[in-house]
Amino acid sequence: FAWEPEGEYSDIRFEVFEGIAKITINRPEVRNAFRPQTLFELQQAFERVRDDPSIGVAILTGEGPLAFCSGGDQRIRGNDGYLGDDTVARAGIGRLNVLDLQIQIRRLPKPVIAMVAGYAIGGGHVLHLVCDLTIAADNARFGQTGPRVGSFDGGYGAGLLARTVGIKKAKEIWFLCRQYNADEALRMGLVNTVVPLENLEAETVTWCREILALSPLALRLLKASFNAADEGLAGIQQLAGDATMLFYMSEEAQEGRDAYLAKRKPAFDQFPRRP
Ligand code: 2NE
Repeated sequence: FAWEPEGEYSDIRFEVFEGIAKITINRPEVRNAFRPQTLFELQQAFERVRDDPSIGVAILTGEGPLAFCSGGDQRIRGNDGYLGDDTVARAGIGRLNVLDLQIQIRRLPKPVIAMVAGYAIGGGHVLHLVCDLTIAADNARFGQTGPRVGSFDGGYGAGLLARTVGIKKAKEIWFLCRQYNADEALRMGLVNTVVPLENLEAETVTWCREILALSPLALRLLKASFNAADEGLAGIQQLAGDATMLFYMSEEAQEGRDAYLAKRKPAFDQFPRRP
Protein backbone atom coordinates (compact mmCIF):
# COMPACT_ATOMS: atom_id res chain seq x y z
CA PHE A 1 0.00 0.00 0.00
CA ALA A 2 1.21 3.51 -0.86
CA TRP A 3 1.24 4.95 2.66
CA GLU A 4 2.10 8.67 2.67
CA PRO A 5 3.96 9.80 5.80
CA GLU A 6 2.72 13.00 7.44
CA GLY A 7 4.07 15.12 10.30
CA GLU A 8 7.28 15.08 12.30
CA TYR A 9 7.37 12.61 15.16
CA SER A 10 10.13 10.84 17.09
CA ASP A 11 8.25 7.91 18.66
CA ILE A 12 5.48 7.20 16.16
CA ARG A 13 4.74 7.28 12.44
CA PHE A 14 1.61 8.81 10.95
CA GLU A 15 0.71 7.68 7.46
CA VAL A 16 -2.36 8.02 5.26
CA PHE A 17 -3.70 6.11 2.28
CA GLU A 18 -7.17 6.13 0.68
CA GLY A 19 -8.80 7.82 3.68
CA ILE A 20 -7.14 5.45 6.16
CA ALA A 21 -4.73 6.78 8.81
CA LYS A 22 -2.12 4.34 10.08
CA ILE A 23 -0.54 5.27 13.39
CA THR A 24 2.48 3.16 14.33
CA ILE A 25 4.23 3.12 17.69
CA ASN A 26 7.85 3.09 16.58
CA ARG A 27 10.01 1.91 19.48
CA PRO A 28 10.67 -1.71 18.49
CA GLU A 29 13.83 -1.90 20.64
CA VAL A 30 11.57 -1.98 23.71
CA ARG A 31 8.71 -3.93 22.11
CA ASN A 32 7.00 -0.57 21.42
CA ALA A 33 6.73 0.38 25.08
CA PHE A 34 5.49 3.94 25.48
CA ARG A 35 6.92 6.93 27.31
CA PRO A 36 5.10 10.24 27.89
CA GLN A 37 6.46 11.63 24.59
CA THR A 38 5.05 8.63 22.69
CA LEU A 39 1.64 9.32 24.15
CA PHE A 40 1.76 13.06 23.41
CA GLU A 41 2.54 12.19 19.81
CA LEU A 42 -0.24 9.58 19.67
CA GLN A 43 -2.64 12.21 21.01
CA GLN A 44 -1.56 14.65 18.29
CA ALA A 45 -1.98 11.94 15.66
CA PHE A 46 -5.49 11.05 16.80
CA GLU A 47 -6.38 14.77 16.91
CA ARG A 48 -5.31 14.89 13.28
CA VAL A 49 -7.51 11.90 12.48
CA ARG A 50 -10.43 13.65 14.12
CA ASP A 51 -9.94 16.95 12.31
CA ASP A 52 -9.18 15.67 8.81
CA PRO A 53 -12.47 15.14 6.96
CA SER A 54 -10.74 12.98 4.35
CA ILE A 55 -9.87 10.35 6.99
CA GLY A 56 -12.65 7.90 7.83
CA VAL A 57 -10.91 5.21 9.87
CA ALA A 58 -7.67 4.80 11.83
CA ILE A 59 -5.36 1.87 12.38
CA LEU A 60 -3.27 1.73 15.56
CA THR A 61 -0.31 -0.63 15.36
CA GLY A 62 3.26 -1.24 16.46
CA GLU A 63 6.45 -1.33 14.43
CA GLY A 64 7.66 -4.80 13.47
CA PRO A 65 6.30 -8.30 13.84
CA LEU A 66 7.31 -8.75 17.50
CA ALA A 67 5.03 -6.33 19.31
CA PHE A 68 2.00 -4.10 19.12
CA CYS A 69 2.91 -2.46 22.43
CA SER A 70 4.40 -3.65 25.74
CA GLY A 71 2.89 -0.88 27.89
CA GLY A 72 4.69 1.72 29.94
CA ASP A 73 8.46 1.94 29.51
CA GLN A 74 9.64 0.62 32.85
CA ARG A 75 13.07 2.23 32.45
CA ILE A 76 11.62 5.70 32.89
CA ARG A 77 8.96 4.82 35.43
CA GLY A 78 9.44 7.20 38.35
CA ASN A 79 7.87 6.91 41.76
CA ASP A 80 4.55 8.46 40.76
CA GLY A 81 4.28 7.85 37.00
CA TYR A 82 6.35 7.87 33.84
CA LEU A 83 9.05 10.54 33.41
CA GLY A 84 9.90 12.41 30.22
CA ASP A 85 11.88 15.45 29.15
CA ASP A 86 9.21 18.09 29.68
CA THR A 87 9.17 20.66 32.46
CA VAL A 88 6.78 18.58 34.53
CA ALA A 89 9.19 15.64 34.44
CA ARG A 90 12.14 17.91 35.19
CA ALA A 91 10.32 18.86 38.36
CA GLY A 92 10.42 15.15 39.18
CA ILE A 93 6.71 14.62 38.54
CA GLY A 94 5.59 11.55 36.61
CA ARG A 95 2.67 11.16 34.24
CA LEU A 96 0.07 8.47 33.47
CA ASN A 97 -0.97 10.12 30.23
CA VAL A 98 -1.89 6.84 28.57
CA LEU A 99 -5.21 7.30 30.37
CA ASP A 100 -5.88 10.50 28.38
CA LEU A 101 -5.12 8.63 25.16
CA GLN A 102 -7.54 5.84 26.08
CA ILE A 103 -10.34 8.37 26.52
CA GLN A 104 -9.40 10.10 23.27
CA ILE A 105 -9.64 6.83 21.30
CA ARG A 106 -12.99 6.03 22.90
CA ARG A 107 -14.37 9.49 22.05
CA LEU A 108 -12.91 9.70 18.55
CA PRO A 109 -15.94 9.88 16.24
CA LYS A 110 -14.36 7.53 13.70
CA PRO A 111 -13.66 3.79 14.00
CA VAL A 112 -10.21 2.80 15.30
CA ILE A 113 -8.82 -0.66 14.50
CA ALA A 114 -5.97 -2.20 16.50
CA MET A 115 -3.72 -4.16 14.15
CA VAL A 116 -1.81 -6.51 16.44
CA ALA A 117 1.29 -8.50 15.59
CA GLY A 118 3.24 -9.96 18.50
CA TYR A 119 2.78 -8.77 22.05
CA ALA A 120 -0.07 -6.60 23.28
CA ILE A 121 0.91 -6.60 26.92
CA GLY A 122 0.23 -4.46 30.01
CA GLY A 123 -0.78 -0.91 29.08
CA GLY A 124 -0.33 -2.02 25.46
CA HIS A 125 -3.05 -4.60 25.96
CA VAL A 126 -5.40 -1.91 27.25
CA LEU A 127 -4.66 0.19 24.16
CA HIS A 128 -5.92 -2.56 21.84
CA LEU A 129 -8.89 -3.05 24.16
CA VAL A 130 -10.07 0.56 23.84
CA CYS A 131 -9.89 0.37 20.05
CA ASP A 132 -13.21 -0.46 18.38
CA LEU A 133 -11.99 -3.58 16.58
CA THR A 134 -8.88 -5.75 16.82
CA ILE A 135 -7.34 -7.70 13.98
CA ALA A 136 -4.68 -10.09 15.25
CA ALA A 137 -1.84 -11.83 13.48
CA ASP A 138 -1.41 -15.50 14.31
CA ASN A 139 1.71 -14.63 16.35
CA ALA A 140 -0.16 -12.19 18.62
CA ARG A 141 0.03 -12.63 22.37
CA PHE A 142 -2.17 -10.85 24.86
CA GLY A 143 -2.00 -10.28 28.59
CA GLN A 144 -1.72 -8.00 31.58
CA THR A 145 1.38 -7.82 33.77
CA GLY A 146 0.42 -5.14 36.30
CA PRO A 147 0.40 -7.21 39.48
CA ARG A 148 3.79 -8.64 38.47
CA VAL A 149 5.48 -5.26 37.98
CA GLY A 150 3.61 -3.30 40.64
CA SER A 151 0.94 -1.62 38.52
CA PHE A 152 -2.66 -1.98 37.44
CA ASP A 153 -5.28 -0.32 35.26
CA GLY A 154 -8.56 -0.48 37.12
CA GLY A 155 -10.34 1.76 34.60
CA TYR A 156 -10.87 0.52 31.07
CA GLY A 157 -8.19 -2.10 31.77
CA ALA A 158 -10.48 -3.85 34.23
CA GLY A 159 -14.01 -2.63 33.49
CA LEU A 160 -13.94 -2.67 29.71
CA LEU A 161 -12.05 -5.98 29.76
CA ALA A 162 -14.83 -7.47 31.89
CA ARG A 163 -17.44 -6.09 29.47
CA THR A 164 -15.49 -7.66 26.61
CA VAL A 165 -14.59 -11.14 27.89
CA GLY A 166 -16.77 -11.52 31.01
CA ILE A 167 -15.94 -10.86 34.63
CA LYS A 168 -14.44 -14.28 35.46
CA LYS A 169 -12.08 -14.25 32.49
CA ALA A 170 -11.12 -10.61 33.12
CA LYS A 171 -10.20 -11.43 36.71
CA GLU A 172 -8.21 -14.46 35.53
CA ILE A 173 -6.29 -12.25 33.09
CA TRP A 174 -5.40 -9.77 35.82
CA PHE A 175 -5.02 -12.13 38.80
CA LEU A 176 -2.74 -14.65 37.07
CA CYS A 177 -0.92 -12.43 34.54
CA ARG A 178 -0.78 -15.23 31.96
CA GLN A 179 -0.32 -14.71 28.24
CA TYR A 180 -2.96 -15.82 25.72
CA ASN A 181 -2.34 -16.66 22.08
CA ALA A 182 -4.36 -15.32 19.16
CA ASP A 183 -6.77 -18.27 18.99
CA GLU A 184 -7.47 -18.07 22.71
CA ALA A 185 -8.09 -14.35 22.31
CA LEU A 186 -10.50 -15.01 19.45
CA ARG A 187 -12.39 -17.61 21.49
CA MET A 188 -12.87 -15.19 24.38
CA GLY A 189 -14.07 -12.36 22.10
CA LEU A 190 -11.02 -10.22 22.73
CA VAL A 191 -10.25 -9.88 19.01
CA ASN A 192 -12.40 -9.88 15.87
CA THR A 193 -10.34 -12.13 13.66
CA VAL A 194 -6.97 -13.86 13.39
CA VAL A 195 -4.98 -13.92 10.16
CA PRO A 196 -1.52 -15.10 9.13
CA LEU A 197 1.09 -12.48 9.98
CA GLU A 198 1.91 -11.89 6.32
CA ASN A 199 -1.76 -11.02 5.61
CA LEU A 200 -2.25 -8.75 8.60
CA GLU A 201 -2.05 -5.38 6.89
CA ALA A 202 -3.94 -6.49 3.76
CA GLU A 203 -6.78 -7.88 5.87
CA THR A 204 -6.89 -4.72 7.99
CA VAL A 205 -7.02 -2.50 4.92
CA THR A 206 -9.87 -4.67 3.54
CA TRP A 207 -11.83 -4.06 6.74
CA CYS A 208 -11.03 -0.33 6.53
CA ARG A 209 -12.25 -0.14 2.94
CA GLU A 210 -15.54 -1.81 3.92
CA ILE A 211 -15.94 0.72 6.72
CA LEU A 212 -15.11 3.63 4.38
CA ALA A 213 -17.96 2.59 2.07
CA LEU A 214 -20.50 3.15 4.88
CA SER A 215 -22.24 6.25 6.21
CA PRO A 216 -19.79 8.26 8.36
CA LEU A 217 -22.58 9.76 10.46
CA ALA A 218 -24.19 6.38 11.10
CA LEU A 219 -20.82 4.98 12.18
CA ARG A 220 -20.18 8.02 14.39
CA LEU A 221 -23.54 7.67 16.13
CA LEU A 222 -23.14 3.91 16.50
CA LYS A 223 -19.73 4.26 18.14
CA ALA A 224 -21.06 6.88 20.55
CA SER A 225 -24.10 4.68 21.26
CA PHE A 226 -22.04 1.56 21.94
CA ASN A 227 -19.89 3.51 24.41
CA ALA A 228 -22.51 5.74 26.01
CA ALA A 229 -23.69 3.55 28.89
CA ASP A 230 -20.15 2.68 29.96
CA GLU A 231 -19.10 6.34 29.81
CA GLY A 232 -21.93 7.57 32.05
CA LEU A 233 -22.73 11.28 31.73
CA ALA A 234 -19.70 11.80 29.50
CA GLY A 235 -21.19 9.22 27.10
CA ILE A 236 -24.58 10.91 27.17
CA GLN A 237 -22.85 14.23 26.62
CA GLN A 238 -21.16 12.88 23.50
CA LEU A 239 -24.40 11.47 22.10
CA ALA A 240 -26.22 14.68 23.02
CA GLY A 241 -23.49 16.67 21.26
CA ASP A 242 -24.11 14.62 18.14
CA ALA A 243 -27.84 15.27 18.52
CA THR A 244 -27.08 19.00 18.78
CA MET A 245 -24.94 18.84 15.64
CA LEU A 246 -27.77 17.13 13.73
CA PHE A 247 -30.32 19.60 15.13
CA TYR A 248 -28.16 22.53 14.00
CA MET A 249 -28.44 21.11 10.49
CA SER A 250 -32.25 21.41 10.59
CA GLU A 251 -34.35 24.37 9.39
CA GLU A 252 -36.03 24.44 12.79
CA ALA A 253 -32.76 25.16 14.62
CA GLN A 254 -31.67 27.61 11.93
CA GLU A 255 -34.97 29.49 12.35
CA GLY A 256 -34.04 30.08 16.01
CA ARG A 257 -30.66 31.49 15.02
CA ASP A 258 -32.02 33.59 12.15
CA ALA A 259 -34.83 35.06 14.26
CA TYR A 260 -32.37 36.04 16.99
CA LEU A 261 -30.07 37.74 14.50
CA ALA A 262 -33.03 39.51 12.78
CA LYS A 263 -34.38 40.62 16.17
CA ARG A 264 -37.79 39.07 15.39
CA LYS A 265 -39.92 36.40 17.07
CA PRO A 266 -39.01 32.90 15.85
CA ALA A 267 -41.69 31.23 13.71
CA PHE A 268 -41.46 27.73 15.17
CA ASP A 269 -45.13 27.03 14.39
CA GLN A 270 -44.13 26.09 10.83
CA PHE A 271 -42.44 22.94 12.19
CA PRO A 272 -44.42 19.81 13.11
CA ARG A 273 -44.59 18.42 16.63
CA ARG A 274 -43.61 14.91 15.66
CA PRO A 275 -45.34 11.84 17.14
C1 2NE B 1 6.59 -7.80 26.02
C2 2NE B 1 7.41 -8.98 26.50
C3 2NE B 1 6.48 -10.15 26.90
C4 2NE B 1 8.29 -9.42 25.31
O1 2NE B 1 9.14 -10.47 25.70
P1 2NE B 1 10.38 -10.88 24.75
O2 2NE B 1 11.04 -12.06 25.42
O3 2NE B 1 9.94 -11.00 23.34
O4 2NE B 1 11.37 -9.64 24.74
P2 2NE B 1 12.27 -9.05 25.92
O5 2NE B 1 13.65 -9.61 25.80
O6 2NE B 1 11.61 -9.20 27.23
O7 2NE B 1 12.26 -7.52 25.54
C5 2NE B 1 13.12 -6.97 24.54
C6 2NE B 1 13.68 -5.69 25.06
O8 2NE B 1 12.60 -4.80 25.27
C7 2NE B 1 12.59 -4.34 26.60
C8 2NE B 1 13.24 -5.47 27.38
O9 2NE B 1 13.71 -5.02 28.63
C9 2NE B 1 14.35 -5.89 26.43
O10 2NE B 1 15.39 -4.94 26.52
P3 2NE B 1 16.95 -5.40 26.42
O11 2NE B 1 17.14 -6.51 27.43
O12 2NE B 1 17.09 -5.91 25.00
O13 2NE B 1 17.72 -4.17 26.69
N1 2NE B 1 11.22 -4.10 27.03
C10 2NE B 1 10.14 -4.82 26.75
N2 2NE B 1 9.06 -4.31 27.32
C11 2NE B 1 9.47 -3.22 27.99
C12 2NE B 1 8.82 -2.26 28.79
N3 2NE B 1 7.48 -2.30 29.00
N4 2NE B 1 9.55 -1.27 29.34
C13 2NE B 1 10.87 -1.20 29.11
N5 2NE B 1 11.56 -2.09 28.37
C14 2NE B 1 10.85 -3.09 27.81
C15 2NE B 1 8.32 -8.61 27.68
O14 2NE B 1 9.33 -7.73 27.22
C16 2NE B 1 7.59 -7.98 28.82
O15 2NE B 1 6.95 -8.65 29.60
N6 2NE B 1 7.73 -6.66 28.94
C17 2NE B 1 7.24 -5.90 30.07
C18 2NE B 1 5.73 -5.72 29.99
C19 2NE B 1 5.24 -4.87 31.15
O16 2NE B 1 5.27 -5.28 32.27
N7 2NE B 1 4.77 -3.63 30.86
C20 2NE B 1 4.36 -2.67 31.84
C21 2NE B 1 2.98 -2.95 32.38
S1 2NE B 1 2.34 -1.64 33.42
C22 2NE B 1 1.70 -0.53 32.25
O17 2NE B 1 1.92 -0.67 31.10
C23 2NE B 1 0.88 0.62 32.70
C24 2NE B 1 -0.12 0.48 33.65
O18 2NE B 1 -0.34 -0.72 34.18
C25 2NE B 1 -0.84 1.57 34.11
C26 2NE B 1 -0.62 2.81 33.55
C27 2NE B 1 0.36 2.95 32.60
C28 2NE B 1 1.10 1.84 32.16
